[in-house]
Amino acid sequence: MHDDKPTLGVGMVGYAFMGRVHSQAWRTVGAFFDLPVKPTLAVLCGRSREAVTATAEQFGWAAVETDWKELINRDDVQIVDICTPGDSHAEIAIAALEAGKHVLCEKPLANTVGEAEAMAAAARAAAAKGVRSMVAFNYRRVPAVALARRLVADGKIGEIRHVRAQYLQDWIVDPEFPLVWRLQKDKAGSGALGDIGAHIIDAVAFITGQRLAGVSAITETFIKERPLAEASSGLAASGGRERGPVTVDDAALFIGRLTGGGLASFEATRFASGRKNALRIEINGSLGSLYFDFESMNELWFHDHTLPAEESGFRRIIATEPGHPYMDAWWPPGHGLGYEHTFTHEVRDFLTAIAEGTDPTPSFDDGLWVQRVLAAVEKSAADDSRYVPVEDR
Ligand code: SOE
Repeated sequence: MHDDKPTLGVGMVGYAFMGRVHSQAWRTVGAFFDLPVKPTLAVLCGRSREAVTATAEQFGWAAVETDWKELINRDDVQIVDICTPGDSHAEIAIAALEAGKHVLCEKPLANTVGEAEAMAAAARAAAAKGVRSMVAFNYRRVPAVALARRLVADGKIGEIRHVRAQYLQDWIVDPEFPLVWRLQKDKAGSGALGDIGAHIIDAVAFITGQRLAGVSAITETFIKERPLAEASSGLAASGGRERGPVTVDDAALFIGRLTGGGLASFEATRFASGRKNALRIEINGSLGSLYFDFESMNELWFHDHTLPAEESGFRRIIATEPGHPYMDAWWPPGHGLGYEHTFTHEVRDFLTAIAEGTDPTPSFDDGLWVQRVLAAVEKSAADDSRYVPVEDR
């Protein structure tokens, strides 16, 4: 251990599911990766003092605050990590950047394009002063996903013709599942579209190096009313007798053209019964194909179409070799990783960029672009799936 490393105090806003998984990442990153800086779990912030104190004690946060403005003002906080619902991202992130704090912000970047534009502008202004920002699309940091990007960049599958991306969950199939914040437009911005569709939009751009040029979409809200939520923990919740309207999409389907000329389809739903966290991406290129499913996150399937037909076919790469992205820090080959490690890798990359004085990715501008795609999907769906070009400024 190098105890002489400079320390960076982390102040995190939000302590629920994402807050807990980020806490675990900040706690463990320094034990596995030899970083130029040392993060300290300085302050955890949430509105309920009792609840935030309990989570702070569980994960080892040194102090708590109940007002994020106080957290930003503290001298022991150099990094602000935003794990709140989307309706507060813009206000917290802009204030933190203006106060000279590095910012990591959960996805989607914001609830609207306008908010995301303001955040990206604040991030650009801060970057000019050496203040860094990143949006937390954690699936970029799955070793198999980062390997897929590497294989595409190395030309292993040639020119991309098709992308088939799905993000399938089933945690709200029950019509009696309560109206949690993820089902309310004013808090979440959109439904399956922004919550999980945003991940596949970003992951496809990351793996292929290409963006969506335009989309044609349909969305649906299958269950229009649900019991009001009384208590929630992670994605589980209990409801009361009163009911309220679901104001977001339950599922979003869209097709689009990639900037490189390929065709892509996307499906984001929380109604795929039996599918828990199936983020799946298949890419077909002129020389071969790749396939990934987060439910088997340590595997990447590769078909090399240049081999004789008699010998070719999809083969399974177990992405746990020391030469695979991030894997030299972990366990021997075959001793796989899980969901939490993607966040450890995320904060590893963020801290490295801060220490090296480089801009980490995905940037707030990348998050803004995803926001523009979400807006184009909603516009298209509202207009009977009319093709809507994605603004790319
Ligand atoms: C709920 O759908 C959720 O927790 C998302 O909010 C996360 O971003 C995703 O990674 C897992 O599912």
